[in-house]
Amino acid sequence: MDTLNPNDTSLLERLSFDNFRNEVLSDYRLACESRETSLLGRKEVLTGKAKFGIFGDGKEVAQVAVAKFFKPGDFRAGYYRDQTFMFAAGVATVEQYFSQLFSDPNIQHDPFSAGRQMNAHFSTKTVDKNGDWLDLVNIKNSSSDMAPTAGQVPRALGLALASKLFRNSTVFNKHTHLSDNGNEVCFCTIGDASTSEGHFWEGVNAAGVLQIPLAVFIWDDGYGISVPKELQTTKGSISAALRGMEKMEGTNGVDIYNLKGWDYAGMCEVLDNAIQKIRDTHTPAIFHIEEITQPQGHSTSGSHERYKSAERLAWEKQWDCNLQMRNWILENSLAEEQELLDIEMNAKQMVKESKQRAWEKYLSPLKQQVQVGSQLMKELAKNVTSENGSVIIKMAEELEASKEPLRRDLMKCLATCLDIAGNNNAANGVRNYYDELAAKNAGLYNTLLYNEGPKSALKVKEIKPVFSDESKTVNGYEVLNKYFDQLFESNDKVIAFGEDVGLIGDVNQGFSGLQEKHGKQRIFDTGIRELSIVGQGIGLALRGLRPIAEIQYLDYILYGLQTLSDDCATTHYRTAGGQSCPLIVRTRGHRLEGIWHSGSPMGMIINSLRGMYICVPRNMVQAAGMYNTLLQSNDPALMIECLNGYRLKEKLPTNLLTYTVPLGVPEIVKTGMDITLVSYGATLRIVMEAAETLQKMKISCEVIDVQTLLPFDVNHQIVESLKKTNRIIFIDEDVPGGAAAYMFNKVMEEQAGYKYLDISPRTITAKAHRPSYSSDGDYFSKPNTEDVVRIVKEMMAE
Ligand SMILES: Cc1ncc(C[n+]2csc(CCOP(=O)(O)OP(=O)(O)O)c2C)c(N)n1
Repeated sequence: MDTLNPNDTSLLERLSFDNFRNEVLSDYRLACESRETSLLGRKEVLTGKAKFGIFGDGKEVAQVAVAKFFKPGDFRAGYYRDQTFMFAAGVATVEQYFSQLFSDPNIQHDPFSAGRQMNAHFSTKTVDKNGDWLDLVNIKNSSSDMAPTAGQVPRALGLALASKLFRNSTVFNKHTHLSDNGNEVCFCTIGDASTSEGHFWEGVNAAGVLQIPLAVFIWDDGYGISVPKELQTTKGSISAALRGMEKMEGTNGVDIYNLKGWDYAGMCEVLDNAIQKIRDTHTPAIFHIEEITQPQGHSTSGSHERYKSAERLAWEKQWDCNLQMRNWILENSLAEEQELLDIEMNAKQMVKESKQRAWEKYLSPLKQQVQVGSQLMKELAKNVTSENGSVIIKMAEELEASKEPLRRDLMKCLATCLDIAGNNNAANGVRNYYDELAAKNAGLYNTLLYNEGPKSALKVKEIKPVFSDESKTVNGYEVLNKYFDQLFESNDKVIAFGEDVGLIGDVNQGFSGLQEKHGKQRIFDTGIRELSIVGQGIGLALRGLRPIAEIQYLDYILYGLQTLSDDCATTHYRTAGGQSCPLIVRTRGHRLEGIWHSGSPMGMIINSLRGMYICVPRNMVQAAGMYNTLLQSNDPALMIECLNGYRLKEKLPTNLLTYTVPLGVPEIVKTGMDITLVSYGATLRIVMEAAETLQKMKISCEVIDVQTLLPFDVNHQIVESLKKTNRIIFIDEDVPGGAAAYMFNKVMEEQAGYKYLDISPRTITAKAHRPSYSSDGDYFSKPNTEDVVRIVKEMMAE
């Protein structure tokens, strides 16, 4: 064996050459394994073992090169082409990849999504089972992928911004398990065609302004499915189109690099310095990786021969990155032909074995269930008529013969047997097994939309606000201002940002004076970019901070709704609890005037944001209590403060930081006997006015504030009121069929409220059109006091 003598330079040279050669061959092996994974994955789909497949072939060499520079603590915000990167970074195995392809719901097998996402949608765990953040600085982290193109970019912004804040804030940098002095880079990947999305442009512009450690890799294979980049991008080149954002001497902006996806050595050389620069200086960079191919086409949904010319297909064959790397290895005498053939053969074998293990792990619990189920069915067959018995036996045998049974096949058979058997006690075995499997399958597929452990917002105990004789009466906005001041003093993870939030302390002064007091790292302004304000919040939340991202007015939430709905609201579910995204989106709404400033699209919001909680406090004392509740949990939420409540007088509680408002618990704000009026937010004041008018007419209304729309009346209090009054109206300022219909459905169906009705229940809503401008426009567009009075009187007369 050689011993290392520092004076023996030839030995040193040889050792370093050996290291280099080994690293190159190891990278080539990874590229081959990934290619084999794509080839075999496609076959598995085409032979029916998996439903759909999308693969990373053609991007292997670029991704092994990039993965070299991905360090513990770094975050990835990528998309479905990144299998090679994930294998090379050591955060995914080929076997796990196949488990996800087979949609194995066992989280031990598919740790990225427990079968909830289609293949190549990766993630790593950021929280433990108690909802506490893991030691992220020692993990190579991946946020959870999603299919909407460019959807990862807004989140990437927040993941990168966190590093800057951890580095520059003496409050945040104490959290050493979340960041090592902000040295973490966010690696964002995107396809060339997806850069056509507004998300990309908004994100890159914001990164250029913010100067954050964001590395964006654009895999340019020339097409977005069939549409070529000439139809996607100005000048047919994303790097050319971005030049105006390039950082120059003395300006902010982004660095831009052009690399070739087959040029292993060239990429490694450039990336080494470039990533270090991002880490050190927090200058964002775009890596336009060109000349990438797609050997198997876009996905298993169609063939690329339909839209690529013969010349292009021939070019792709010649410039296949694995082939080019192979040629380069041989040209530089880094290996003999035979060594490469061995690597290629071993890769094929390794992938085949990994796939087989994944398949067996996926199939064996299903086979076991089928075996138990079919035995029970055969037992049952003995105790029914011979005609029915033979139907059941036939079903059991078909089930047993199926090579690839699904859970639903078994459930269907068991349910059919129960239908055939009717009340026959002999069916108890089948019935019990059906119930057992139904519960098990619900556990696999219907859990973890929200936190279910100690960090569930629903587990936060109520603590009432305390008022003393000395409690001052102040404006609503002052309640929040004092609350936020104490919050930022006491909670070293909270951070707030949005349009006009920093210098002037938000348009309604909730944060007035607080930037000066708590610092620009914690309370700050952003550009007008709601989508990426939300994305920024998502990324910061994933990194363990507690962001309050402000959307100036409720109407503008539509700009951020896609990322809230697709990303934030699904994070916990799509990672099967592996990640939490405790973002609070703060906004204000209801009852402004005009088409653009008084929307209350609550139905749209609650239906698109399942997975978030939706708080609609009627005043700022309630709002502060809800903030306290949310900050003790890991669930994301939208807080809609009443725009016309900031100047209403409220008593200031003495326990501002400790009282909590439980979510999903309505409050009876006026008791009554004749009719139940259910509402929330600003409309509640109209309802109260109407109730007072009606009181004078001897009609006694019970007014209920639901307080939160998601969750909704978890203890079914509203039906208790209905049992007493037997009449009910749901009132809100959304369109007909919107949130009022949602409340109606909850009480009538879920709470079985229909049983207690004396007369038909009603909803009072805004008109279907957008509210017209000014006070008259508002009066005739939205529910008003007189409408409520009139309808209640009509109902009392029925
Ligand atoms: C918002 C959205 N629109 C459309 C699609 C359908 N779609 C999936 S992939 C794709 C093309 C993406 O091309 P590119 O960004 O170049 O990435 P590639 O797949 O080539 O790696 C399209 C249109 C989608 N997933 N999301």
